[in-house]
Amino acid sequence: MRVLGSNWRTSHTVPASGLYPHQWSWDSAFIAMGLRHVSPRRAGRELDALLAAQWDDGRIPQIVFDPRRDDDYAPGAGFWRSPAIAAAPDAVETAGLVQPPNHAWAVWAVHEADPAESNRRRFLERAYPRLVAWHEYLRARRDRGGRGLVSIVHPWESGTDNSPLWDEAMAAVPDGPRMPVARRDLAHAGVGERPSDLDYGRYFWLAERYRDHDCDDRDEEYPFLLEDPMMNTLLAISELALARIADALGLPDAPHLLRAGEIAGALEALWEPSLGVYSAADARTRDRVQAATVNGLMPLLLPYDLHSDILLATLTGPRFLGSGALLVPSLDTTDPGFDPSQYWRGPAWFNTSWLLAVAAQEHGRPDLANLLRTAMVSLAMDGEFPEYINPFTGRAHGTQRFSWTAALVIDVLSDTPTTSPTSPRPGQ
Ligand code: 9WN
Repeated sequence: MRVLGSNWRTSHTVPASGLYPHQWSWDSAFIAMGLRHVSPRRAGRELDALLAAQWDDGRIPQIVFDPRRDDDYAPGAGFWRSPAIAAAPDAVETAGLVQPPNHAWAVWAVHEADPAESNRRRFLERAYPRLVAWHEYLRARRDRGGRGLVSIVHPWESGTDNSPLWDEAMAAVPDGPRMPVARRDLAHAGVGERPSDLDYGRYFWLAERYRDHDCDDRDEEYPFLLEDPMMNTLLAISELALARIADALGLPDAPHLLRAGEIAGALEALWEPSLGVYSAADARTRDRVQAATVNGLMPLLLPYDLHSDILLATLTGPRFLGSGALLVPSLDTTDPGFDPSQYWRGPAWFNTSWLLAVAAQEHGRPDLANLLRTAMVSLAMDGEFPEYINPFTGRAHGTQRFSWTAALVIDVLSDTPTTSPTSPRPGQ
């Protein structure tokens, strides 16, 4: 709670006070899932602040900027110039990209923590139309492959920025943005723990191109369109949460249950039998990337039989936890590109291990869920709530006092850790 207290800023929690001084989209949802155990009211405010930054087209932005900290993170508000874009809100400045849609799940979890307080604040009533518009944006504007899956337009949108899943597509992206690339991140984390300068040149180039098309998703020649199994899984889980929310509001839940099932069906196109995981695919060519990553294990979160036995075997087998890893590595440990300290190319992150603990519980493996939860707690305490760790030694990497690490530890230590929105509440 000490970490979340010091990272709280009036209406939201920053991921880390130095490296990430603004509000980040999927971070806030993870943070709310932990904060709800301590202060459901503040967890609600966290999500309200994020939803208030929604664009007219429905998107919930990757970052809501704190105007006082614009020199401390790049690219910032001055780069995105969002108020000049018609669909963007006037009252706040935001990035034009998005992040994985875990928000409806978080809204439902916050409601469940204190339904009376939530009802008093009309929390579900206010959040529901915004969440529906957010999912509709993803369905209508981001199904760039035309097969029922959401595409990301930038690696930052995946939340797993330099995962090998994006390497091949990124290799074709120019690395010469017009704006000089400021590596403000390197003041807070080691150069060997962050994406490379070459990656950053390409990140900025892609972001410039998207911004220069007013972030409007109708750019036919857009060079980066990838379908990510984690993004699509979280959307399906959030549709299931929307079904619970609709039900609580006396509205029909069937459209959301149907949509969740459709996404789960569409995920089959990302199944990679030779690797025993789902993988990302290029929305234009439909080619699947040949890499086994933590993203590809995520469909295990869904309450359907999506190759669950194989996914569980891959998760516990020699390429992931069976390698001696303490938490789930972000990349197959036998992959030639595996590096235990390089950001999303090997280290273990607390949010993905937490998601897989929820998944293990859902699939009748409480032993595995407990193993992951116990390891999360001790590794977070040992490393002063690190952003990510070396999966074999537990050594802390990236920044420390990282908000979602702290929030998810609070969640697993609580009497009622978050479950998938399909699980009935105790006593039901
Ligand atoms: C870009 C804030 C974010 C997380 C992402 C993580 C990292 C940003 C960066 O930090 O990304 O969004 O500058 O590297 O990859 O998952 O949301 O914590």
